[in-house]
Amino acid sequence: MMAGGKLKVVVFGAYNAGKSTLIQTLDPSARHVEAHTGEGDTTIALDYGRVVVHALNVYLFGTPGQDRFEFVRQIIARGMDAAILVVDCSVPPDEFTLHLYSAISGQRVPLAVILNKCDLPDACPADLEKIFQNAMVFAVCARDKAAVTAALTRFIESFMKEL
Ligand SMILES: Nc1nc2c(ncn2[C@@H]2O[C@H](COP(=O)(O)OP(=O)(O)OP(=O)(O)O)[C@@H](O)[C@H]2O)c(=O)[nH]1
Ligand SMILES: [Mg+2]
Repeated sequence: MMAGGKLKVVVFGAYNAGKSTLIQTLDPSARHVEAHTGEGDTTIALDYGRVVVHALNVYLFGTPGQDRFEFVRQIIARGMDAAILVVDCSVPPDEFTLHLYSAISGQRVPLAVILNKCDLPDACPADLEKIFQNAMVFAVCARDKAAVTAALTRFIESFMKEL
């Protein structure tokens, strides 16, 4: 845990999964930062927000979804207390999402999987829940403030006592 009741939570997920939406819903004043990489027009999108859960300041760091920005994810993930993996459950899980899941599962941090876009007709969260058995799984719509706040709170409560 960061000093003074601070928690660093890093949000992972493939391109378009809903990472920025999730962070923006949790903290409407969250920052969305676009960084130029020097690779032509490529930009890396990062999100940063803060919420208070049970008197803990929870700092949310969104990571870039593109596969090749592994080094950026590693830098952002340094010192994280917990991880959230956002998964679009209206499409079948892609290789990259499964790779992120196994990579984060291998680290000793609490992991929550947010099955997102449950409002879409093609969403099938029940099928995906079986794949992410090593994590706490929440099925939500990232725009639903009550649902995402409840999921984050339950997730933090699950490991708070060990902090
Ligand atoms: N229907 C629906 N659309 C959603 C939901 N969450 C996000 N979206 C939409 O999905 C698209 C991608 O959402 P973002 O939050 O930008 O996804 P991201 O993971 O930050 O994407 P990158 O940063 O580009 O990797 C946007 O058009 C959102 O409006 C949801 O729960 N339901
Ligand atoms: Mg984004």
